[in-house]
Amino acid sequence: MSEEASPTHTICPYCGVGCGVELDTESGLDLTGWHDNPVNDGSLCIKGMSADEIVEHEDRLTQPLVKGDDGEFHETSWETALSRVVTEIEDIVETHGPNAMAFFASSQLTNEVNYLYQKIARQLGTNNVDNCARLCHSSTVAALNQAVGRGAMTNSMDDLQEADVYWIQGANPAESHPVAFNNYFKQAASDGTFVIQIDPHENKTTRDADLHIANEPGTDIPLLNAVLKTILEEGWYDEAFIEERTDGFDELREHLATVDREAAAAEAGVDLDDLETAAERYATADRAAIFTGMGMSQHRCGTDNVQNLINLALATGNFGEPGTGVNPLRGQNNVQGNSDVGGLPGVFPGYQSVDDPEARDHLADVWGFEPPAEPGLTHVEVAHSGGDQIHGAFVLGENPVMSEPNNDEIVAGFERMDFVVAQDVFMTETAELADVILPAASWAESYGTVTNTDRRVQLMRPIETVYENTRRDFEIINEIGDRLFDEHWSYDGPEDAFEELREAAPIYRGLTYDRIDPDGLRWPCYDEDDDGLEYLYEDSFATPSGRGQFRGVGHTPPAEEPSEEYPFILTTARIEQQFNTGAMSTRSDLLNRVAPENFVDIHPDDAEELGIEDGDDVRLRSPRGEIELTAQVTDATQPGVLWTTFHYSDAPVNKLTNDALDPVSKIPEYKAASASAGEVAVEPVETTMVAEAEDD
Ligand SMILES: Nc1nc2c(c(=O)[nH]1)N[C@H]1C(S)=C(S)[C@@H](COP(=O)(O)OP(=O)(O)OC[C@H]3O[C@@H](n4cnc5c(=O)[nH]c(N)nc54)[C@H](O)[C@@H]3O)O[C@H]1N2
Ligand SMILES: Nc1nc2c(c(=O)[nH]1)N[C@H]1C(S)=C(S)[C@@H](COP(=O)(O)OP(=O)(O)OC[C@H]3O[C@@H](n4cnc5c(=O)[nH]c(N)nc54)[C@H](O)[C@@H]3O)O[C@H]1N2
Ligand code: SF4
Ligand SMILES: [Mo]
Repeated sequence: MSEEASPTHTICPYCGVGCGVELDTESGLDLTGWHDNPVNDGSLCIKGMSADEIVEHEDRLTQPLVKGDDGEFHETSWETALSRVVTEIEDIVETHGPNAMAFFASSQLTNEVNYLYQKIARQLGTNNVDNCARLCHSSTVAALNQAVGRGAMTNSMDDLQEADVYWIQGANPAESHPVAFNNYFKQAASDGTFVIQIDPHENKTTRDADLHIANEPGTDIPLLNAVLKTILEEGWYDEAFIEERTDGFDELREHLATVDREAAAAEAGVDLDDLETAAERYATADRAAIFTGMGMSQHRCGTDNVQNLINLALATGNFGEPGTGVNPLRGQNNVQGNSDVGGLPGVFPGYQSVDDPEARDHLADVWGFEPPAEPGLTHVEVAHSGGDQIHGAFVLGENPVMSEPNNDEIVAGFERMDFVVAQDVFMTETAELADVILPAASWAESYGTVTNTDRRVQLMRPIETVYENTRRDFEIINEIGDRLFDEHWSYDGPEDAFEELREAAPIYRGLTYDRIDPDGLRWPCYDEDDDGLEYLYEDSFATPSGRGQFRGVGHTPPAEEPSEEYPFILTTARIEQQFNTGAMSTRSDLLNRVAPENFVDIHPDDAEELGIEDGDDVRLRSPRGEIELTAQVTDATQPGVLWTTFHYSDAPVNKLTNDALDPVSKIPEYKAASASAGEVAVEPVETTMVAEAEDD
């Protein structure tokens, strides 16, 4: 492995911005921003700054563990753990067929690990491999793929600074992508870029918004239909662009003829005047860029939501130039890469569809075996099929028991399986259910590449030592592949795997470790003279016809509407100081000091009616479960809407969320469930305990 002397240069393990960090191991582990990294120029957000805290954290898994008949975990050797994993997988495949196994790929891990991992699934004969993109931007990817050809950000952080208008809908970049926001977009905003934000909740992004439109959760389609119709009626669309580069505009126009703008604005709970202002600003700007996030994708109509944003950009000619496009800021540090390398049930590396015979032929050439043609199951479907189709699961660096909706059903699904193996750095809620736990080395100990939100492939270099008896993810997965297969499996290390990935995935073909070190390069990059693309679709789209595809969409309200028993809409999102299920971030003292516990935002009018005061313990209920957490009475949320986060395991909000799925992207509707809120009554038993304590 090519080692660097300390300091070591690598990439932050948290979000998809992909900030460079410098690790000094001269005396203990010291983390600072990597000043020469082109993404962050040395800046880090609070999560990045604290990422060293988890590397030698006392909770780290240190030894392979197997669950005994007593239901407890016992330490074992790597040999015993690995041979058990391999035998169990072989048994399941032999007894029930390869589609009885499910593989959870990890967007916290490198391209090389995930590339080998999805190859294991495919070499066994199943496409049951999926990653957190399913819970995240799968709707965005589906809509972008269909309408413009590639499921990735159309533009990049650098060129987006050139926009005159930002349209930010259902995303909170100031808190979810802080360095991108502070180093790139905030600067543009203070230099005059007009910022439109559409979000039911106020947040840090709102501080830089010139116009904040607070719609009701789940009403983005009628809202955008009113905007589109305004643009058409006022003649603010780009006729030449529509004519030269798109299909389906007449159908969109016909579809919008049925839309009543007043009624659509009322449905969204917003003023039509505001929508008209937003429409005019966006459509008449020279260059306008759209940002889309979880508020759009995590609905059962997530794909339609994003399609309507694409309609907006196509109608106004906002593609193929700096400062334009439709831009999903991606979630985990390598969610873009994991999807690029085939950690998805419907595509092989490089987004080659599993049902495309040419793609299978190509991969048969590279791999030496024909991969399966039938698309695999998606994340939530896997747990729901536990004990039925799915008999075994390999959970690599994910925590589905906390992250997937309607938790109790997910737990039940895993419990129905014959064998579960978890490979993680910490004992997660999912690992608790496993039969075998493989303790992995952490991000700082990893070697390989990761691909950030604007398609930049960067190298992660490891510190020299590996914690206790952990092993690097690459070594573990490579070893399992080696034990499972006699043929088509032999890798000397990450770079060797990357060389094969280049063969498998044409969009990565021009990338080599030498070329990407140290500044990274963006895909698509087809040969070694290609420097990658800053923004996509300059001359044509990547669809089969080369043209952008309009598709008018109608309103699909959330699967669950408020009722007498559950009068609120509950929506769940993120805060700046914690990350996803908290497996890593809630183990940082720094982050816990600033964001110690979960809370629910409730509007003052609702709080008054329910007799809830700021700081009270409240019980949230949905048709699926209940949790207790602290009330934060604030008009950041709107009447009728409860807003909370999913970061804390002691208030697991996914006990409440709805597992209704988008039929195309299969994403769950995390952003709208019906719920009730009430003060937690002081239990008599607590009173007694207090009384006893006082007596002592
Ligand atoms: N600090 C921090 N950063 C992170 C993460 C983290 O956990 N913490 N996670 C990473 C990951 S995996 C991801 S995917 C990204 C996600 O980053 P974002 O897309 O910013 O994700 P969220 O905060 O879940 O949701 C964004 C906004 O959607 C709003 N919203 C809710 N319902 C609706 C609706 O119906 N319509 C509209 N228009 N808006 C709605 C919420 O109020 C919220 O402000 O962040 C990444 N970065
Ligand atoms: N209610 C609600 N639920 C949501 C969302 C929401 O907005 N609302 N958002 C969804 C979204 S966008 C996402 S992306 C998912 C995230 O869902 P998950 O991916 O399941 O959640 P994470 O907490 O990111 O889990 C990452 C795991 O990787 C482990 N890990 C970290 N580094 C390493 C390593 O080097 N090696 C190994 N082997 N493991 C490692 C961590 O310890 C952790 O257990 O959650 C989804 N769930
Ligand atoms: S913005 Fe994202 S990548 Fe950058 S330091 Fe923060 S969490 Fe890490
Ligand atoms: Mo995500």
